[in-house]
Amino acid sequence: MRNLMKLVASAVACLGFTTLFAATALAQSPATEQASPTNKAPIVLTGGDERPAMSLNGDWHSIPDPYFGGLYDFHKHESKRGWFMNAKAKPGDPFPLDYDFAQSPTLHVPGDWNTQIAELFFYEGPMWYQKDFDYNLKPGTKVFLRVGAANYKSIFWVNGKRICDHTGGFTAFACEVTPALVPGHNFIVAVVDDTRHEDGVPTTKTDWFNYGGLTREVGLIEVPDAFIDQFDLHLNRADRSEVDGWVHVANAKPGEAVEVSIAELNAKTSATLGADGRAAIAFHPAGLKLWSPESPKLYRVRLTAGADSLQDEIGFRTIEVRGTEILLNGSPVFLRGISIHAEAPYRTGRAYSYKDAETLLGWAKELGCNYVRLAHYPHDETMLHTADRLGLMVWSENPVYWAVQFDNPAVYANAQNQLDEEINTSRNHPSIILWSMANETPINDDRTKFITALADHARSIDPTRLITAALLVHGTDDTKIVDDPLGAALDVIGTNEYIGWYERHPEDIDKFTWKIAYDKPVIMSEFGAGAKAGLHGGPDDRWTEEYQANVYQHQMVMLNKIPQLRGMSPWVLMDFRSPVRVLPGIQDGFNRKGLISDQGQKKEAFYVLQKAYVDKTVGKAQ
Ligand code: GCB
Repeated sequence: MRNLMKLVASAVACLGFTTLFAATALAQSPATEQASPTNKAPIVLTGGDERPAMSLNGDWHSIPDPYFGGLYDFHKHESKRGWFMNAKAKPGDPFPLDYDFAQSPTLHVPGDWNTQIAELFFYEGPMWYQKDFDYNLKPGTKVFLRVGAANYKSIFWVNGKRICDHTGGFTAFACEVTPALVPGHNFIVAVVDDTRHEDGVPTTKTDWFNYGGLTREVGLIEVPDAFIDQFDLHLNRADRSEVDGWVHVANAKPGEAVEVSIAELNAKTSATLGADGRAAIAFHPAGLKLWSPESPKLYRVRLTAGADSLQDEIGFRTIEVRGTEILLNGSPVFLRGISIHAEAPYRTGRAYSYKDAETLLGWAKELGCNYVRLAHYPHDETMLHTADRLGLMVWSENPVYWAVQFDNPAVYANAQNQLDEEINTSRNHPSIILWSMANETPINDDRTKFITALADHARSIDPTRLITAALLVHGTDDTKIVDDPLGAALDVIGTNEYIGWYERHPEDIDKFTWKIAYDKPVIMSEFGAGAKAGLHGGPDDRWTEEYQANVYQHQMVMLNKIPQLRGMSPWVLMDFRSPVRVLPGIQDGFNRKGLISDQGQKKEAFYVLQKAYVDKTVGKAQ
């Protein structure tokens, strides 16, 4: 099982920094300070959301703690009487003196705190959460707390025992709680701190709202002592009748059997575990139908290892690059897409539910998309399951956004850990075809080394998908040049440009030609313009729907002149909150480049793009 120190070591190996420096940097991070003996690094459960769980969703008592008084005492040491120690004090107990969870307001989990309580709208900092639950541990079992996401740093205690620390706001993790459980009544306390950090991933500056909280589902998962923690099942690129992959069983002995079956196809295979706890899978289920946007076929696959068994819904397809083509199941495909933030439609806030996912991805389907860029961080499992079902190919992104500290080994370790969690959690979703390493990073040697190391790592743990990143482009008055050295490390080049919005006028867009230094497929991963829904005027009047539609019309003329263009994901499906967008009466705290407003009103540009996608007049008609 990979632990945090191993991650640091491999990061160090990639970058050539000294082990001492990296280990020291990580040890100093507040999230790992003074860990108690029960506190282990979290693990990643592949498809963990598919396992039956005792839900801990619902109301949690909560206390905002901007001075972090609940964890650190007046000399800034971790307090022995911290707020995690005693959620149910009896009269006469020495603590708590300063807090009482039972009398404190509640926050709903999953959900960000900013949009639940008006006073918390701009709150950034530590927030305490507490919940009671009953549990009776069965012999021969282990129990894991599965957290869908906690933005950004989090620490969890069960019955006062610290069980794990985690860094990263958009990925799922699981912490073993078995040694901390008591029969009957138990309580869990968490502190989630969404303070932005210069050495964070992402860093302090983003063009999206830093929603804090236990933003995704939380539950307890019970497994036998030896259990399937990670697995990968995919179609073999060279033989599209063969399902390949592996199953890893934690705490199992080499030689033990693993079984994989697809009841619908009456197909079954078994394999034995090697010394590394992995069994290699390869079988030919007769009659296998492939997953594609036109026919998003999913199968219920059952995995069994000793006393453990789980089911997952998996589709089988291949994705690869040949020259400048992207091939899905061996045939060239053009990615007609749209970029999407995990912003909840209508109510705003962080999206987390199937209802949110169905609305957002339903709009993408209505637009005529076969593809979505889920920006700028891994989205939740409801989005991925919905994309699997609707037949939408997905670009999934690590939050290496703009200028993180590329020369800092601890930042690399953090970025790689988030990438690891993203890939290992979601690796069986057929919808995901692209792992994006980063967005719009500045060109310099440290950056190129950092992201190349991430790309190598992603390929080493998942060689079945394509690696991309959204690059910045440069150029002259009528030429755009793509020659970022990072392109060498990518399978597919993503490029962002805002001609007609941040530079020049809409009429200038189609005068541009593109010089691309790589003989690889290109996706125009962003372009767009701001418009306030309902604001009308001429095609050159900024912020009007007409201006935005005009930019889209001209962009499509230009895009059709790029021979190696294989996809596009304009910015962005829906208006989303961003604290840097403050223009009164127009932005009011929202980035207005959505084709749809946050209240669901479609703007004129929506219909421009829809027509181009439906009539296949933009890109190759594949
Ligand atoms: C970009 C960023 C995206 C921003 C967008 C904008 O290039 O990748 O995160 O929101 O531009 O609206 O400026």
